[in-house]
Amino acid sequence: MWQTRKAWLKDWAAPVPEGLHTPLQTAEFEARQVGAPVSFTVDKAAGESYTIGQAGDGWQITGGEAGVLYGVYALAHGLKTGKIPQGRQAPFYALRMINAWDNMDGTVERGYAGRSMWFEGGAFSYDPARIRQLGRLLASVGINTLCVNNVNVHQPAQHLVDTLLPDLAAFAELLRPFGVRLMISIDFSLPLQYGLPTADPMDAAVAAWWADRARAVWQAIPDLAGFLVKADSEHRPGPNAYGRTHAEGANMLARAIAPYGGVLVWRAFVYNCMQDWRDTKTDRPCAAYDLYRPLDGQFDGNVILQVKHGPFDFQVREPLSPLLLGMKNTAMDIEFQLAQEYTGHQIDLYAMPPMWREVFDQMGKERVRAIAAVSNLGRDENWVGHPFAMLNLFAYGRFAWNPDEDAEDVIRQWVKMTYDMCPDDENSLMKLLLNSRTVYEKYTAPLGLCWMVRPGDHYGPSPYGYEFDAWGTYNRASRDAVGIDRTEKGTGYAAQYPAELKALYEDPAQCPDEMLLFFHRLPYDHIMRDGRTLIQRIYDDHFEGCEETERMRDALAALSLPEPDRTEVMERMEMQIANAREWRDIVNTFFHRFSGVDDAQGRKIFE
Ligand code: GCW
Repeated sequence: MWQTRKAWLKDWAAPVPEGLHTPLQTAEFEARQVGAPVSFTVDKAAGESYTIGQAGDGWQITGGEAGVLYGVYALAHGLKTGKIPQGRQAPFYALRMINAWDNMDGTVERGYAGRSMWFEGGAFSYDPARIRQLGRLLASVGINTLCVNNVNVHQPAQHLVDTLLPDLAAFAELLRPFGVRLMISIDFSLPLQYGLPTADPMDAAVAAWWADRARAVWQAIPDLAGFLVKADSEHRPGPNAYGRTHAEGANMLARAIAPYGGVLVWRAFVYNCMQDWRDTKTDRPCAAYDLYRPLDGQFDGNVILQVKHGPFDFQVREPLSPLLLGMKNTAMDIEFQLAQEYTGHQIDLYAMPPMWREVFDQMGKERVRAIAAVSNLGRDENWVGHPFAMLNLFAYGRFAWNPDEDAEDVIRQWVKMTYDMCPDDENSLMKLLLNSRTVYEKYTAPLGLCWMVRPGDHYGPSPYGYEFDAWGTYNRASRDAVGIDRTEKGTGYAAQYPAELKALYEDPAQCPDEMLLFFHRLPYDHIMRDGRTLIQRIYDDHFEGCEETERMRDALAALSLPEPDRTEVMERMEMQIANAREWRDIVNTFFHRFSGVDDAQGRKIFE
C-alpha cells in the first residue's frame, strides 16, 4: 500500500483511518499526533478561522468547523518551526482551489508526477487510503477546493453531470472530512451531446437543460463548489459560436447553479490560436484584455473570471496580466500553475514563491476574490515527481491563505517541516531554492522572450520552434534585432496597463531588464543599464545560469538529505544540468548565428 514518507507530512505518515466524517473528527484524530493534549471548541460562525491558545500542559483550539482542522495543522507546523500563530487566523481568500488537469483515461495533461490519482480507464479508480492522504495534504496547507477533471473536458468526463454522479459523490465524501469541496470542469456544448439542437446560451431550452442538470448535480453533491469552464479557448466550444458574449455564456450557467450556492469559474485564457505568423498586428498578450475589458460589470454575482497571472501562458517570465488591474467591476481569481509545464517539468528546480510575491506586490491582493493553481500532483509515490516540487504546493497553500507571506520565510518553513537538518544545511537549501527561479530563467529564454521551448512537450530549447506556428508565439529574431515592440508604436499592448506602469514598460531605459524583450524589439548592440550589450547579456546569462546549476549540484551533494530524496534529487539535478547545457548552447548558437557577434569573454559558442 502507498504510504506518505516525507514532505511536511512526514510527521503525519500514519494512515488516515476510515470513519472520519467531519473536519472536527479529523481534527480530533490528527490532534493525537501532536504529542500534547488538544481540546476543541467549535463555533460554527467562525467558519474557516481559528485561534490557538495554551491550556495547562496542552492546547485549546477554537474555530469554525473547518477552522479547528486548520488550527490543528497550524499547531503541528508551529511546534515544528517554532512559530505558533498568535491570535485569530482567517484565510484571506474564501475560495482556494487546486485545478487538476486529470483526464478520465488516467493521463494528466501537463502532469509530471505520474498518472491520475483518481481516474483510470475512463472511470473513477483510486485507493481510498491515498485519497484520504490527499485530503490531509490539501487541508494541511489550507486548500479547500479541488476541481477534479481537466478543463479540456474529454469523454467520458462529460458524464460527470449525470451517469458518473454517484461516483463523484463517493469521491466528494472521501474529501469532505478534510474541508475539501469538489468542483468539476464542464463542456459548454454539452447540451448538444444530449440531443438538443443548440448550446446557445440565450436559448431557453438550453438554459432549462442546464438548470435541470444543476439540480441533479447538487442533489447528489450538495456542497459542490461549482463549475469551471474553458470556453472559446484552444478549440473548446463556447458562446462565440452563437454570436453571444462571454458574459452571456457565463451568466446562463451561473444562473443555473446559483440556487445551490455554486460559483461559475470562467477562464479568461482566450486568444486566437490560429494566427498567421505573417500577421504582425495581432498580438496574443492583448487578447484577453481586448475581449473582457468591454464586458466589465456584465457578469453575474456568482461568476468568477479566472485569469492566468501573465498575459501569455505561464512562461518563465511574464509581466502581470493587465486584465487583473483593469477589470474593476468583475470578480476575478488569479490562476497559477504548480505543474512545471514551462518551468522544468519537475526535473529542473523552480521554486515559485518569489514569483508570487512579485505578483501580489504588483497587483494588490484585493484585486482578486479567489485563487487557483493547476495541480502538480500525481500517482508518483512522492506525489510530485521531484521531492522539492512539494514546496510549491505547500507555498501555494500559504499564499492562498495569506497573500502577504514572505517568499523566503515560506521556503524556510517548508524546509524545516520537511527535513531534520542542521541550521547550516537548512539555510543552504533555503537559499538554493530561493534562487532557483533566477537560475532557470538565466539558462532558458532571455530577458522576457517567451516560447523558446520545444513545441508540444515544452521541455528543452527550441528558439524557433514556435516561430512559424499558429499560436501567436513569436520572437521575430533577425540579423539585426530581436523581440516584439509592444509599445504604442508597436502592438499597443503596453497601453493596457495603468499609466504609471505603461510609462515604465514603454521606455527601454526604465523597463525592468527581465521584461525588456517582452516589451521591446532591440538591436543586439543595445546598451543595457549595466553597460553590457544586449547580446553579451544573453551570452553571459546562459553561461552563468549553466555554471550555477553545477554549483547547485555541489551544494545539494553536501546536504544531509535523507534517502530516497537524496538519490531522486541528485538524479534530477544531473538531468537539469544536461538541460541547462542544451539551453545554453542552442540559445547562444542561435543568437550568434544571427548577430555574428562573438562572446567578449571568448567562451565556447558552437557554430
Ligand atoms: O498552456 C496551455 C497548455 C494546455 C492547457 C492550456 C490551458 C489545459 O499547454 O495543455 O490546457 O494551457 O490552460 O487551458
